[in-house]
Amino acid sequence: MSGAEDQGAAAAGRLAAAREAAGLFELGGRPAGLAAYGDGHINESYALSVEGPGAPARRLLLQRINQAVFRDPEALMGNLLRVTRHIRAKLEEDGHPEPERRCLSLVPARDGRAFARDAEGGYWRAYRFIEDSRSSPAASHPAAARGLGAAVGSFQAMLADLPGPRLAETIPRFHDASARFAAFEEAAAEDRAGRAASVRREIAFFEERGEGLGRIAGALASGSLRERITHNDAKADNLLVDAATGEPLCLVDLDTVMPGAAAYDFGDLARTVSATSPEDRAEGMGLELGLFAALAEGYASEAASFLSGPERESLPWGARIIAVEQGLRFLADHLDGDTYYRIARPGQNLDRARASIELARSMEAQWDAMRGAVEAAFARS
Ligand code: ADP
Ligand code: GN1
Ligand code: MG
Repeated sequence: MSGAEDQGAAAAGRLAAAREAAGLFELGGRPAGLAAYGDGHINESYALSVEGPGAPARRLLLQRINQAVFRDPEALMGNLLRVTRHIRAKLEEDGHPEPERRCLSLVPARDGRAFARDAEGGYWRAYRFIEDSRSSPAASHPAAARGLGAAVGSFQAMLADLPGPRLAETIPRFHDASARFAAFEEAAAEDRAGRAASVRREIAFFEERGEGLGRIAGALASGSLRERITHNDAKADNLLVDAATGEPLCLVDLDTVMPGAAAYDFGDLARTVSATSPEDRAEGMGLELGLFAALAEGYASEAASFLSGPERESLPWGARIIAVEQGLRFLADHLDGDTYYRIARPGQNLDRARASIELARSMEAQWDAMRGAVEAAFARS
């Protein structure tokens, strides 16, 4: 079989497994159309439509959890249930319109659990599909950036009083950028896919930036920065907006919601919302300062009420560190032979790393202005 045929057969196998998994959920009707959905790099996502009886067709987002990445899916689902119930209750208390479009909600499995397991031990879950929505692209004007910043600030605010024990860490040391740097160095030294010689310049870029990467994780560990419940993957793609109006609806992809630093989410937002190119395109990539300032303003409008002084100061560092951290993760995966992030074409992880390099450079060049913009945003709110 050719490579393309192999890939086609693998995709068909995955779709067949998804069809079988659909039957494990309380669908309230007959499963009809099923198709791969979205641009996530980690899980397998499918749009599943369900028909009747006597009801209009509706859709679910069926997902297989990536177990190579998430080693304890049941702890993860425990987090997810607590978080979504808490947010939903808040939205209803505050009288938000359409609360069902502003928070993920799970469709139970037939045995009543929040997830189902297939015959191979795979973990599946099903969400109500948030219709008439799309993933947010990078912002094209300041008003859009302001709205996305406010959506993430409000997400953190809603979770600030989550009762109960500390959330499980679904991926330990997820944003410990020093640990990420060490893993990157190991990947460069091991050179498992024989690619290191062809990316010397990219490796050198990140090697020059190892120092100082531990600034936020270190401050969290020492207690000088307050631990919060954060999303930890607050990139534009995980923010749904209304397809017609562009109004922010909700953050999805809650697998990494766990204890973290506020600056992690601000950083992931900055690297995607205020960037001038898509994540995998180095050409034209940079930080658009006007969008960044608007993002900071929107975020501050929600977060000023609970963020401490040191947390505010950490925000531009979050942007800068996360841009480098993402870049070295992408490059490490390229060096490992593309085993972690899903790629749509050969070389995509390298392109993602190269784009991160341009973005990090642009942030370094505009550093004083970035800090000024964050300060001004908090001074105004
Ligand atoms: P991954 O972990 O692979 O990134 P996500 O949970 O982010 O997977 O889902 C992939 C994409 O599917 C998201 O980026 C978003 O565009 C879309 N999506 C996720 N959940 C829903 C939902 N309940 N309704 C509509 N779209 C969704
Ligand atoms: C992954 O799953 P997705 O595509 O939303 C990754 C993030 C990275 C992001 C880069 C669990 O997010 O950490 O920032 O790709 N998620 C995990 O786009 O590693
Ligand atoms: Mg995602």
